[in-house]
Amino acid sequence: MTRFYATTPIYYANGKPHIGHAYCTTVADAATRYHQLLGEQTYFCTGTDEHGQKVQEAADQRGISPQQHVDELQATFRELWPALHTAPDQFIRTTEPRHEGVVQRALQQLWDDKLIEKRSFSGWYSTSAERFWTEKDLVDGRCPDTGQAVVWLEEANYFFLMSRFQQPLIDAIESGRMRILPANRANEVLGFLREPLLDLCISRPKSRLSWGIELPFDADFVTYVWFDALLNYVTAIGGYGAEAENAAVLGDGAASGADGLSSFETWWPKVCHFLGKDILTTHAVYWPTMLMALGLAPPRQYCVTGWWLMDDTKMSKSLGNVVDPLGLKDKYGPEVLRWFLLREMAVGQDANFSEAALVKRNNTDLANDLGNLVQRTAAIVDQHFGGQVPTLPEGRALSPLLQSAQALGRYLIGEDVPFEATASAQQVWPVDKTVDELKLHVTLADVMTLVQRLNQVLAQDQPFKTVKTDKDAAAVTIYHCLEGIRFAANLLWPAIPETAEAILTRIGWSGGILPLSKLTWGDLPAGAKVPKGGALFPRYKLEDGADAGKTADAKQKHAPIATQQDAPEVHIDNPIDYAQFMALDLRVGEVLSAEPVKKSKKLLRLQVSLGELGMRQILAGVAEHLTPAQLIGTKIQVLANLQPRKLMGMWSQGMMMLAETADGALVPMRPDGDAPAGSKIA
Ligand code: ME8
Repeated sequence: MTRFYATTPIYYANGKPHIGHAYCTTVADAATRYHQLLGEQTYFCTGTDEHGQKVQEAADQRGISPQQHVDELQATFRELWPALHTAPDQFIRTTEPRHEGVVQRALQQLWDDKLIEKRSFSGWYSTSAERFWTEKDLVDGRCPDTGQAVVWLEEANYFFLMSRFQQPLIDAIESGRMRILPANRANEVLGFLREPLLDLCISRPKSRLSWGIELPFDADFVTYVWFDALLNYVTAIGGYGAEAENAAVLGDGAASGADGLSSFETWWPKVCHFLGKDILTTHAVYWPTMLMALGLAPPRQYCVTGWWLMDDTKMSKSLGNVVDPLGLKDKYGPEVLRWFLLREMAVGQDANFSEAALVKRNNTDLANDLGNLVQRTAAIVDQHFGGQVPTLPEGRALSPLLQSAQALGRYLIGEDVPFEATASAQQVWPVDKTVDELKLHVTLADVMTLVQRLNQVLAQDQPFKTVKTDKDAAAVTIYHCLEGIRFAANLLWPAIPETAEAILTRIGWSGGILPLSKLTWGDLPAGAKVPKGGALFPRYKLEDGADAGKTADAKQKHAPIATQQDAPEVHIDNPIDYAQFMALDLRVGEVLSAEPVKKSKKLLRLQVSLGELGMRQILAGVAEHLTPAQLIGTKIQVLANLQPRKLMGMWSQGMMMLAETADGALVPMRPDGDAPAGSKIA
């Protein structure tokens, strides 16, 4: 049995949760659920980081004890997760005795093994980053991480001899034993390791900071908060003697062992740490070296996520520009928020947060593409098939588009069926591959390609019309659209769990969410009742005056779009500047020849004259929409400087510009007037 142990960072209990926290936990939750779809056993942990200077200061500012402060704040995190439909198996707090025991035992072992030493030390200390910096690390005399002031401190402290593990760490990363995704983050760590690795100060004198776990071998010191916090990943699954205590504290929620192994031995080799890129060094340098020193294996896998930005600046508590996930959840519901977080941001990259973008994602993906598909299909079942899944008539073929939708659905779940990508989705991958690489945004985009293809089927096969003249033809279309919806809902469940289940109910499927190995096209039973239901997703518009991205006014009632006459709001998705536009070399092209590509239903091979730029071969995915005769001798619009690429073994050296009509047909953009081949379009 393959397993997946997912961890989020344990969040500082020094302020309320913000959208960055919600993102990290949502990605980990969705990845965990995808691993469940792949048939794996999973265990998923989150929690709060409750010691250290930041927490002590936050408590001081409120005039209460640190313990009272963290008791209150941890509850806001703990309550947020189910509200966002995330389902961690465990919530760990670093002030719990079971964790303090682990930290002290680990410290004692390193001390006994002479891997911790006492030294006198001086350096620039940043309270905001809770660490020392050397002179050359500082940026304009300030902390390079937080930009805050630093002070010169001189004190005796305890050091973990991290430098000894530099080469083993490099080996672990280079050999792939520590798999850091996306891969550029592994290079970043290796780059960092090209400089000599220093030893790590792992204590704080109580005279400066008392809120921490006391060193077992010196009562005048507490443990550095990161040394303490990172060990939570071991405590949570019963490492370092925590198993019995975990069972006592967590009961059924404790990680369980397997095959005669302890829970730690069961889960540790399967760990995947989810974390933001700002805490990469602590996780990918301090943590594995600590583990190696303790005689444990370094973490198997990391998923390093990017930042949500506000106006291109990182959103963070210290900058005071954070977005409250609860406000957004109250306004749009948790599923829309999850969808936005997972679909808008490519895992590992930064993305700009705006409420306008969230509304657009809802309206485009959920209300239009997914919602309409379900609604239209269910409506035909209701009106023409007595509210029951139609029986598949014998001997009726699927339309080519329907066949391709079916092939896509089966291909996504890993069946070895030939599948051809289209112009709109140039590459689609089976779900197990994108999940393994933790490219969940790609997984979702690929499943949405299936949803869009099914909408095209409805537009092209027109079952709402054919049902009046050829009911069997409509039955074929509708049955397979229902199957496609079932596949899509099952595959979207990790992102929008409640919605996916609601969709399944809506199309008459009572078998629940299935692992991919049990998902079979054609299992939807004919005759199953398809209940009547309203729209799955309301469409929203941003209220007048609502400031995209700020949810302080989130208590306003949302306003589903009522009429087409509403003033259109101008939202520009991914705006580009003029220079970027000018970088596109758009030209008038004259099609000199066009022919179908063998073994491809979609592609036409065009020879196009671009005047002064010469001849180009262009492979266009339009064979289902245009005949060669409709193109030969006509002028079209071509993107001439697109990177050439090979399709079906042939080069395509440009792109033909097409418009998609309301019913899903593709029509070429043509110059109006007598523009010769090669004319520049701008
Ligand atoms: O770092 N966008 O806790 P933390 C995306 N306690 N992610 C963001 C973000 C943003 N704008 N701002 C913060 C800590 N994050 C430690 C972790 S683990 C042993 C200890 C993410 O409350 C950030 O990248 O500061 C990180 O992954 C997480 O929030 C930590 O938040």
